[in-house]
Amino acid sequence: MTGNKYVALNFSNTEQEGGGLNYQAGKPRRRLWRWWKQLSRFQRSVAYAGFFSIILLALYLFLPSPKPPSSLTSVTQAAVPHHLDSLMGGQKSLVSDIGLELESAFRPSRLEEYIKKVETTTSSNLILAPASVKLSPDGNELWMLNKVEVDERVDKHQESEVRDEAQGDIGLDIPVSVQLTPLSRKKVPPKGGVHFPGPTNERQEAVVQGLKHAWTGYRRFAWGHDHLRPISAKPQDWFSLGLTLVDALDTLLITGLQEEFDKARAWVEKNLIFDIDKDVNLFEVTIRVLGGLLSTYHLSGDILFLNKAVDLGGRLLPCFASPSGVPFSDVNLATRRAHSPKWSPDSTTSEITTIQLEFRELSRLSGDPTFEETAAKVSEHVHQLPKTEGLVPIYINTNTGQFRSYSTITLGARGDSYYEYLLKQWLQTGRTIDYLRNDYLEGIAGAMKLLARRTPRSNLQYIGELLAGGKDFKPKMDHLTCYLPGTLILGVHNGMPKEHLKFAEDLLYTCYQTYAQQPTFLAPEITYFQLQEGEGSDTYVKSNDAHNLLRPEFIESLWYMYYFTGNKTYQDWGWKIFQAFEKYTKVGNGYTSIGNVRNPLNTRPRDMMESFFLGETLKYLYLLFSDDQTILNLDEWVFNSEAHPLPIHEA
Ligand code: DMJ
Repeated sequence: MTGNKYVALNFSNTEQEGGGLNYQAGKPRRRLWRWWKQLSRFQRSVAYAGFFSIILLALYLFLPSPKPPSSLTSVTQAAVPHHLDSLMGGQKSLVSDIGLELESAFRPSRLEEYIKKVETTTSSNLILAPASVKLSPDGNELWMLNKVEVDERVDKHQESEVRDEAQGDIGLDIPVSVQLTPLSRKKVPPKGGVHFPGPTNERQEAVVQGLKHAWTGYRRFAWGHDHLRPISAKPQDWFSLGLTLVDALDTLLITGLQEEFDKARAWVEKNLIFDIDKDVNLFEVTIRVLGGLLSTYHLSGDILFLNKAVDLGGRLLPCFASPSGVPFSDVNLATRRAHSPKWSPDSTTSEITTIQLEFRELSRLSGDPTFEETAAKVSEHVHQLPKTEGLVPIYINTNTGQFRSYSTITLGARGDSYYEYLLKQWLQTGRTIDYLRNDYLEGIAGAMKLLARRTPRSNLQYIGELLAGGKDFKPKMDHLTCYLPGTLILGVHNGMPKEHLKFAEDLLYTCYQTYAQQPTFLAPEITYFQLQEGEGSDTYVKSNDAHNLLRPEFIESLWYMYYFTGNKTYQDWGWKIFQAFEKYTKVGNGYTSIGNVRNPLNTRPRDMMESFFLGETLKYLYLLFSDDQTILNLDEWVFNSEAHPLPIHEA
């Protein structure tokens, strides 16, 4: 209490005297000093605190504010990670170049600002326009619309012609002359796209009926959403990018569902907008959406899909601006802020190595090398990291660029498609990049040596996992691993060792058993194998792993095996599985994941139809039952990890 009085008295004194603020009252400094000396220590502290607060407030208010939260933009202002120096092939001021590209070339929110700038410009200024690609009038070349020259001297006739051209691509109603840069690339889709005959036999017809059934439910109850919940007849969203619709575009073309495709195309044109304030996963969006758009562009010849892909690609690029160049897992498509998952600075190895096919194709099509070079750097980086006999741990640190050495080694979840894309990138580039082939060979040799085992009784070949950085073996195989037989035979067809074929056949048989041994004839998500001979079966399923998500991997492998061997047994296996899908997963408005493959009387439907069911599973089934395998020739096309075919480039 005493203290309080003391404080009050002193402050009132100050006020009566006019305090140090009364500069008119003569000798102000001495008075100020006396007044200051009269203050208690506490009062002086308060005064200090107030003073510093005012300074801080002033700094906050008057210093220039930082740029918007684009991760790449902030990289341009902060220290430049050295790996980015080479992203642009050694061009000057590299990171700021990327920043500029992203800011001006790919960012629709800048468009208005850009238009204003153009409208007020009177002289002939070159301004970088949003990247946009169009076909040349003869349809034989791609042109990139990348510069807009404001020139008021353009004569009226020429002006309106040019304006029409420009509006088609970027929607500017201003006097511009447009410079179209022809791209030096060859793979332009045939005019009108690739022709597909539609189903030619009963099994294919049945798959098309299944696709129509799934599509109708999606169209009625989840149109434009990521997924359909087929039982509750409700939509489900993950990234809000119309995943099912985009994933299914090329399946609709391949199966000859033109009407359905046309409606989907109209949705893409109007509603597939990437300027959404939402975090998305780089890998998932790359394989499903970017891959889907690029493949649909090739199969349809419709430039709309390429332009959407260019827009999306630019928005995904900030992921690569991590300290090590190992991409962050997530990015906000509107703000372009990229980051790791909230719980860890690590990215997933298979994710960061399963984006290169798509980014490369985007560069080849758009004429902008940034995509290919940026993604290829990641593969090159992973190539020079130490591995366990060619095998990689499933986590990698985005700061250091090093593997999390104690993480699991597996060809299942989070490891799988690292091996797949080594081979497929090598094929895509005309078998020219040796390190990809060598890493693939090493990885498969490592898997055969350290991960492949046989069960004691029935001699089933399977691939297990290494835990704790390689110390412990776990006899567990994800359904995801069943992609491997398909990749192996694709490799053998392209000159990989013959022993890979035997390994592929044996594994394929085991995968088939994971289906055949269940009373539903559907495989669980994960199967375990006995290490020692004991009672009961060589395989077992834990109740948490007994679900089936309508995944494609085994059907995918069946198709590759049938494609290269012509052995109709593979078609028959696929037909049995298709019938099981019909029996246990088909519901009124589509197909549903189920929670339990072990009990046909209680499959525990999960009310979810994943986009890959239309993008992959039904597509691979349709191709598997095809009489004419050359409709998509595997010497000309390489399928991405989400079953979207992309062209193989010449060496
Ligand atoms: C798909 O999205 C892709 O095939 C991916 O590579 C792995 N998993 C799913 C389907 O199971």
